[in-house]
Parts: sequence; structure tokens; C-alpha cells
Amino acid sequence: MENTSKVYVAGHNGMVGSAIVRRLQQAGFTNIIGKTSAELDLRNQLAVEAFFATHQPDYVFLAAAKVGGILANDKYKADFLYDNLMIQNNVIHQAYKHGVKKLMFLGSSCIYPKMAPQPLKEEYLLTGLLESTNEPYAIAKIAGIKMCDAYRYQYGCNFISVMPTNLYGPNDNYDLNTSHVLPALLRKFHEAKENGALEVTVWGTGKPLREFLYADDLADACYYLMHHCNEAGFVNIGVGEDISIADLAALIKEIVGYEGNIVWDTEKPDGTPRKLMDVSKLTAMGWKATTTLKEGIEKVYNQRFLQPT
Ligand code: GFB
Repeated sequence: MENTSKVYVAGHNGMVGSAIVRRLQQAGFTNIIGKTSAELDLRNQLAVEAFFATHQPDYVFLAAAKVGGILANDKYKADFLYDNLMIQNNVIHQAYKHGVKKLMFLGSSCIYPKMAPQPLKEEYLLTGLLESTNEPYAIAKIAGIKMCDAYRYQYGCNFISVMPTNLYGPNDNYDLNTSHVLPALLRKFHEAKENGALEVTVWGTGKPLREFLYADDLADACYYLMHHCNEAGFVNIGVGEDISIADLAALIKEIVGYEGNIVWDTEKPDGTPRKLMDVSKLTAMGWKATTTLKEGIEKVYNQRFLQPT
């Protein structure tokens, strides 16, 4: 990739896409294309075809997806399957048709079997049953990896895939019904502190373990791998350390400075018991995360809740 290359970041307004745009701008890229979903519905095959014919991007980061936390995945199963399959099929196929030099497809750690050994090595893909709350999303993401591999195999396209662990950062979703745990807890503890509430309700048992990566670190890894990875399969992107939801809640409570109690709503699902990425492949390729969980949460909390708008 040259600084003058035309780079299409699909999903440029989302948490991941906007972090990739920031990383490209920091590196001096001057020809970055992004379209909002109102301007370009990536589920529409004809619209995506017309977009590629008009803009002819050299490189594509495919960070557009329908995403959400455990309840959204569980409730909107059809949307998570349909939207994600349509988006990725259209973008990957048109990237092939219009001679894109390289495409990166972004997936998720939920592609791994629910009971896979930990940490999750890339070779554990398709070795067992998926977690039921996010099976449609995981199936779509697995299809995306296989699309990239198939187009590489049959047509010689340099399409690569990366699987980030759970993410957080600027431009996250704070809707309590559809968000992931980290932004949800920041909001819940912040509002409880502001309102003087005596308790905050956190979902599940607190026992599941999750790994969290700051979005700007992910973007840096994507930028790095766009330069250094040219192979089939995929690369895990994570920090290599996890934390229980109970400990995460305690950490966020402390950062926010909330002094009330935590109540556990065990009617809500726990989801996968543990999702810890094995990052040895990524480390061997020469990349490592730099933002600690505490630093990352403090940054996001300051930006989202403490800075005047
Ligand atoms: O972040 P989260 O929604 O996604 O939930 P997953 C992680 C854990 O936090 C679960 C618990 O055990 C939740 O029960 N949790 C506690 C909460 N309080 C809350 C809360 O207020 N909101 C939320 N959302 N969770 C998603 C998948 O799984 O992760 C997606 O559904 C995707 O497919 C994404 O892979 C990264 O890690 O369980």
C-alpha cells in the first residue's frame, strides 16, 4: 500500500472502521473512501457493484458488519445472519470483479467452538459446536473467512482475514439493549453515580472470561497485517490476557468512582464461558498490543462521559 493508494474502508463510521481511518490518516494516506449506510447499502448487490465500478479502490478494509452484544445477537438472529452474509458477499465478490489488490476481512472471536480449548488457536476453527446466542453471527463470519480463502484459491485474489477479540473504544455503541458489556457497564456505573443510585445491575453470573482490545490497537494491527500478511486462513488479534466479567465490573466501578453495590441478574445469559485468543501467530509476525485495559477504559470514559461536547 502506498500513501496515495485508493483505500476503501467499509464501515468507516463504526468503532472499528473509524479507528482504521485514523490509523491510515496518521500514516499519511490521502485517498481514503468511506460511504455511510444511507449513501451505500452494502446489502444491495447492484449498489455495491456500481460503487466498485465508479470508485475502483486499490485496497479494501471490510469492517462493515451488523454487530451487537449478547442480547442483540440472540434476539435478532435473522438480521445478524442475513445482513452480514449480504454485506461480505457483495464486497468480497465486487473486490474480485474490480481487481482490488488486497482486501482484509474482519471477523470475531465468536467463530470458535463454545468449548474449544483455551487459548484459542487458529486451527480450532470448525472443530466443535458454536455458542447458541451468537451462532448466526459466527456462521456469517466463518463464511467470510471461507469466501476470502476460496477467492484466493480459485482466482488468486490476495484476500486476508483477521479475527479480533472483544473490542472497545471511541464510537462504541452505548445502547443498553444492543451494546457489548464494556460500554454498557461504563454507562450503567456513570449514570448510577450521577443519579446517586444504590445499586447497578450486571448481567449473568460474572463468571465468564473475556479478553478486551482497544479499537486503536486493533486498527494498528490491521494496518500492520495489511503490509505483512499475505496468506490463506486468518490471524487472531488480541492481547493474550483475559478478565472475568465480575473483575471487569469491579474495575469499571473503580474507574468511574461509583460507590454503590453490584447486583447480578442471572436471568440474563452468560454466553461462552471463556474466549481468550492465542496471539502467538500475530506475535511471531511482529505485532503486539500496547494499551492496557485500565488505560483504555480510562481513555474511553474520559472521552465519552467526562469531556464537554
Ligand atoms: O459483551 P457481550 O454482550 O458479548 O457480553 P459476548 C459479555 C459478557 O458480559 C456476557 C455479560 O457474559 C454478558 O452476560 N454482561 C454483564 C453484559 N452485563 C452486561 C451488560 O450490561 N451488557 C452486555 N452486553 N453484557 C458477543 C457476541 O458475545 O461478543 C458477538 O454475541 C461478538 O457475536 C461479540 O462475538 C464480540 O462476548 O458474550
